[in-house]
Amino acid sequence: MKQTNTSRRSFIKTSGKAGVALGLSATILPSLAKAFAPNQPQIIPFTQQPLPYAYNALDAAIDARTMEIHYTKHAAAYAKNLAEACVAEHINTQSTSLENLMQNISKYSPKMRNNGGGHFNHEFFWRSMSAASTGNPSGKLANAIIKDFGSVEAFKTKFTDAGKNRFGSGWAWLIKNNDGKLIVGSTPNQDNPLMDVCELKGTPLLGLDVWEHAYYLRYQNKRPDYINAWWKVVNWNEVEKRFEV
Ligand code: MN3
Repeated sequence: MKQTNTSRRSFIKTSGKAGVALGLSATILPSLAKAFAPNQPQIIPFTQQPLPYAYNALDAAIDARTMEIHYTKHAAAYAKNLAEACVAEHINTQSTSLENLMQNISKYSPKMRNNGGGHFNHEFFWRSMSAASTGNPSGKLANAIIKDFGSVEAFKTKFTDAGKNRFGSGWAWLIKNNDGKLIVGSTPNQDNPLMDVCELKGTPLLGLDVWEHAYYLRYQNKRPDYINAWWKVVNWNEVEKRFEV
């Protein structure tokens, strides 16, 4: 009897952890029905969502420990601090979209900019990756990349350079501007191309976190090695949905 209880407890503990890591929370999934609708890019809510995969799922590029610390500490802190800033600065998170907040970020505090950006960027980043990457873009996105960069390889080189050359902490991006043209660039800190304060402006299609916390355990100072490996886990299906909206 005692042994049964112990086994049950350890089963609950183990499956609970797996549930969080795999994003299987039954209470959260229904409210995300729209976000996970097929053929639509996922909408980023104001609160941290379960990771769409296990911590070790992206081991081809990112180790499980880095994923766990990144998700449960760094990204969780941005979400928590964003919630505080929203209360302090009277943002109604039910009637405002995170995207709209980004577009008007100059009206708010540095805390809102840093943590609103941090939260948006990380939720966007998790969904930009998959263990089942197709390796390369396809369809209309691939055609647009070839049109605007010459080739998929030329695009990857340009994006890799944007990440490598971002001094200090920040992000590399592929965006679509107002004219529908694809552009590669980078932003400092937790800024993103939706922000009215950002020099690089447009709809983000793909974002890469190049803060040291994203890669240091496995790659130490070798940011280019991290970026080169990261191409193996890009979720091109999601990027294509973002492009086709
Ligand atoms: Mn990060």
